[in-house]
Amino acid sequence: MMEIRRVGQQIGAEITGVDVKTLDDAGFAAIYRAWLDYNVVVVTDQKLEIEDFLRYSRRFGIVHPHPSKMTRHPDHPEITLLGVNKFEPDGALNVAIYRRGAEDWHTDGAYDQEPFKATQLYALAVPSMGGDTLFASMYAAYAALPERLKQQLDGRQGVFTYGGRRKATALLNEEDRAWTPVCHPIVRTHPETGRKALYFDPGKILRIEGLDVEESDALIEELTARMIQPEGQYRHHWRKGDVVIWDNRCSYHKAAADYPPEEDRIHWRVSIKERE
Ligand SMILES: O=C(O)CCC(=O)C(=O)O
Ligand SMILES: [Fe+2]
Repeated sequence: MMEIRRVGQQIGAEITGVDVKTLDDAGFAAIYRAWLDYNVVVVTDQKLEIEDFLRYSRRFGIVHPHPSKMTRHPDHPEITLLGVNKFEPDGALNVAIYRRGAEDWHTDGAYDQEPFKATQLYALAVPSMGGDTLFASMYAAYAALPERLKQQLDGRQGVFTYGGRRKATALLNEEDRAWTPVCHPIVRTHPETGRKALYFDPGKILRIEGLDVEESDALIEELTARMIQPEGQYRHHWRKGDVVIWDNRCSYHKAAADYPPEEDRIHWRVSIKERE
């Protein structure tokens, strides 16, 4: 029997008692509804092959290969491998792989004209301690903005690129590093819920259009400090077999990257778009 339980005050729901391999349309509709309501959905205890994971993921949208070619599964480009090849041949820790997603709170794919609607992970190996993923609501961030800022941001576009101002492109192949920046409104209305969200990503944004450099930098700094509302957070502690999907249109996330590096923490990941 499917059970849906809230795990955070504003975001996060855990679903037990389902096998996503055999889920019927009504069961999937309940999961999709919970996902729109709670933005991060954990389905526990799954035993999946790659094809099962892809088939289930395609029910949420179009599964799209991630631009980091070097971390794609060699036989399935739509699957990104997280936590694989963590050590260099000389034994040194590859920090870009170990700390992937840990530098900033972020939303996946803001560097694309058509950003990822969702990201979904399947946990294959979990460390004995640490390695959580932290989530936070963009709706809560928007709601908590002072009126002055809501007005200042109304209609403003941000310019985003892969790697942002730090040029953090270590996971891209050399030939893919010259990225063309794209624009998105900083206040985004979610296409399915109609709710307003603070769509912002300090590690990908270059500037805010229509402001001079100092103003833009100051606003970026202020928004960075306002992204996270304590009651809008959920911290996920992974168990093997967890399938977690988050909505990049209304939530931020960040990897804790605090687990013993010699231990395995391995996920399959898919990036899902609304359209190509
Ligand atoms: O490994 C994690 O906890 C999340 C990493 C991340 O940011 C991502 O997969 O998009
Ligand atoms: Fe991410």
